Amino acid sequence: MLSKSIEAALNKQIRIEAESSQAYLAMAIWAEVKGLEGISSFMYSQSDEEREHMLKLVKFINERGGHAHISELNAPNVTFTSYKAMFEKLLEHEIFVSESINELVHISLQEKDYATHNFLQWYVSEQIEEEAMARTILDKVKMIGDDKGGLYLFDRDIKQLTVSS
Ligand code: OFO
Repeated sequence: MLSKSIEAALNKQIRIEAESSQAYLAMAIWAEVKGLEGISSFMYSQSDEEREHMLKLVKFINERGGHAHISELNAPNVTFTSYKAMFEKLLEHEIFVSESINELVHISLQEKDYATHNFLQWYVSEQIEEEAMARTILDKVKMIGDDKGGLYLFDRDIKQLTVSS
């Protein structure tokens, strides 16, 4: 059985994952409108993944006798000055999510809720991967700079990343 405070903290994370999904959906749409097809398909799949993260929390809360809540969401950024700025936002957002997961882990230990602590380990690993991926992408983007040919290849290659993940 979840304590009320753990339930509230997990519900807060549901909102964060839902907002992440919306934020990445907005990025996918922006990229699609700009004709960056590969980047767009990558971001659509990131958005789907965040929804999965949200659903995992919903199921966990309900299975442990709590009540998952979905709430009103903050509107995401819908325009970006460049695709580089968009990927900077992506990394920034993932760092924010990691901090939020860390805080949840901390609360679960404080409350000696080892089942929740164990459940959260999946998110800890996921955040390591997602932050690393965002950093790798950003490094590539920085390397490309204003090179149009580089952007063309990057947009093509990032699509493969979507298919294989
Ligand atoms: Fe990438 O944020 Fe979910 O966990």
